[in-house]
Amino acid sequence: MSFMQQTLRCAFRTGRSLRDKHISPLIPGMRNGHHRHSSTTPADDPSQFPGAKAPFVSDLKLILESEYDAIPIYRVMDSDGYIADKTQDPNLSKEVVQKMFNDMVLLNTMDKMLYESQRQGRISFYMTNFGEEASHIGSAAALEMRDLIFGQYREVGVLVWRGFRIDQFIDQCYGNCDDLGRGKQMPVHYGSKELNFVTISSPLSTQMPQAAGAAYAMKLRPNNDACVVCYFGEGAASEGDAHAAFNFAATLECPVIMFCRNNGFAISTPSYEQYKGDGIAARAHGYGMATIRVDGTDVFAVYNAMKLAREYVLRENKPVVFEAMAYRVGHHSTSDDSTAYRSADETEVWNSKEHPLSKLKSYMVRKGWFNENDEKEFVKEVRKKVLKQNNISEKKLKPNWKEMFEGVYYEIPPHLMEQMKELELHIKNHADQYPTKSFEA
Ligand SMILES: Cc1ncc(C[n+]2csc(CCOP(=O)(O)OP(=O)(O)O)c2C)c(N)n1
Ligand SMILES: [Mg+2]
Repeated sequence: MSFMQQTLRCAFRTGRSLRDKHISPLIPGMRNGHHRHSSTTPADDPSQFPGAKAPFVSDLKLILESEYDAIPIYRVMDSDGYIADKTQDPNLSKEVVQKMFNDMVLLNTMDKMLYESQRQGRISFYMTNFGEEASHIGSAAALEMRDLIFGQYREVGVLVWRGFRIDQFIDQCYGNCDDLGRGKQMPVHYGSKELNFVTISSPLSTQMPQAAGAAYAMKLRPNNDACVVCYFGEGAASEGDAHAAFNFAATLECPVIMFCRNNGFAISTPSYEQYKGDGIAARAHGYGMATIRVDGTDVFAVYNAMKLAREYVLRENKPVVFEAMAYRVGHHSTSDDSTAYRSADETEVWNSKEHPLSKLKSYMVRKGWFNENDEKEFVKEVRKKVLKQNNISEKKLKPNWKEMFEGVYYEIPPHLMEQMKELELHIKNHADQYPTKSFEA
């Protein structure tokens, strides 16, 4: 029996019309039960292919990548902090704008000092956030504390906004006994249960499928009113896990904002070598997701777009791919020297005229909300706090080294127990070679 015969039989057996069963397009020349035009095409309605919905055409041609229009970049402020379209001004209060500015300054100042601490050999590693401050603060300000954050590593401003303290940042960088991660991770791998910020993983894109899964779980909760935000770099978007995450988020319709920080580089690989096509926002189309692309150096653009994205993911229970365009002003990390692969002139533009802080400062000056002395005092105060905390955190004991065997399994398995005993004996026999006094007993 042919497929057509089977379908007709089935339709009639259930006593429903062909139209009810949505099989009318199978009849040549008919669409939704109406006669359209005569045709010898066996199937001229696209809706019958389960894999795609598109019209039929008879002109044979490749669709070239250059034929797609670039996704526009939404911005509110120009480089001078001027808002041309007043309807786009979020009209935030002086207090909120001041907090945005101060948090960016704090992040910037702390970064400069901790970067130096690594150069002095006091901490083992560091990564700065220069140039991306507005992406962090603008997005964090548009969220609710109950929203769950998955970060990559260069989103420290989100934690600053949420209230992670200077002592918590610095204790983590020293991996001491007050580090919430108990010294088990490299510096800058922060995490805070209290602030709904999932601990950073070093392997790129680990957080992306996890974020899609967490959002799926959230959507299943009755009366869910929280979303997930997953930050990642445009380089991490080349990982297989990123694609798996996009597909899960789209097909399972998860309330997640996939926030790409497109800062132009994945260590020394510029974005034009990292991918072809119109950045990361364009991938949303391929996976069937909504998208928005913003100027990531404009704190108000990020704020407005994030508010819109959050509203959409919660109302529709669907994901959004959010692409914040910016420039990584600092080196990738303390293990990198970016002067080897880009010019100082190029970097300087993003560190001055196009820097998120200079734009927000210009806006505040226009509003009469900026005071040069207050800013100087604030920077001085932050420097003092960081300096003092550096000395305190450095002197604190490290957690007992045995803790490195704990925390993965509920009970330490026999093979790890054996390794722990072996190490214990080794340290005992070579006590003069190990700084055992720096560790908790
Ligand atoms: C699976 C994996 N591959 C490679 C690395 C090494 N690595 C660390 S950061 C990085 C570049 C990531 O670039 P991007 O995602 O654009 O973030 P950005 O550093 O620009 O903020 C690479 C390749 C890694 N950590 N994990
Ligand atoms: Mg990058």
